[in-house]
Amino acid sequence: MSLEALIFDVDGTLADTERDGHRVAFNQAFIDAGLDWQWDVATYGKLLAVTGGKERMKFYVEQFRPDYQKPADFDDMVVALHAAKTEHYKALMQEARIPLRPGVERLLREAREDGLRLAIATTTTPANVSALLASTLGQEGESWFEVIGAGDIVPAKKPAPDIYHYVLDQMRLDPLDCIAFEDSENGILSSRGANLQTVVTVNDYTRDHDFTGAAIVLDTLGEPDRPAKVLQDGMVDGFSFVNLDFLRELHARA
Ligand code: XBP
Ligand code: MG
Repeated sequence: MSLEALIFDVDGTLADTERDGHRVAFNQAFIDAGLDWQWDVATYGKLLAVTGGKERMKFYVEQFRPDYQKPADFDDMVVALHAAKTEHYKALMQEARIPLRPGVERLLREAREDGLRLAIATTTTPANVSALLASTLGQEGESWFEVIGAGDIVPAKKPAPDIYHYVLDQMRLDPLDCIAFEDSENGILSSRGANLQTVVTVNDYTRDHDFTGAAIVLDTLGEPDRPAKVLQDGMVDGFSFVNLDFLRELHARA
């Protein structure tokens, strides 16, 4: 068993896109539509229990807005709101306001130089992934990833393992030859459900999630001058940040 591929979640893992990206874009779409739905930072944290933007809006109405009278074409309305939200999100990314998290670009570059295969497994809309990668890694960024499994490509979103199964099938890879990167409980349920060893980097929304089954839980991937902090399990002696040697050592343990 050698390490052949790294599979990355996007939101919260590659970049902290939820609070200042998705949340802001949803709120802009609600204003455009004349709705009084506004998601503050804390409310959005609760809404993250449900993955997928369309699913999240429906969850909000059901759980938080019993007063809201759904129109007959509510499903279509959600699709239209989601399309508008995606446009706002892309515009926000073009302003390039959300950087990649510490260590992400360094690790991606190292993996590429080493011939490791890269992929993405996410619940977010494909256009959002393209916009984030272009704004952070440049127009070439998307081509670094052999497969981008995203959005509605599988009907059952995370925590279901389907998106990881899809990516593994496309790449004809055994999960035991890969490592997944996640930031959330729904994410690790999905990756572990597909039998993938998983490295977790937490963020403010996910710090207190249950990461049972993680190979290691860190605050970030770290940088040479900015050590990663281990929050749970799995430290590899002699390393202060995640690089390929670290990952190979972790992988050999599994
Ligand atoms: C992120 C999500 C998504 C985004 C919104 O999941 O849950 O719902 O918040 O994206 P992951 P869309 O961390 O697996 O990428 O609005 O495009 O659905
Ligand atoms: Mg995530």
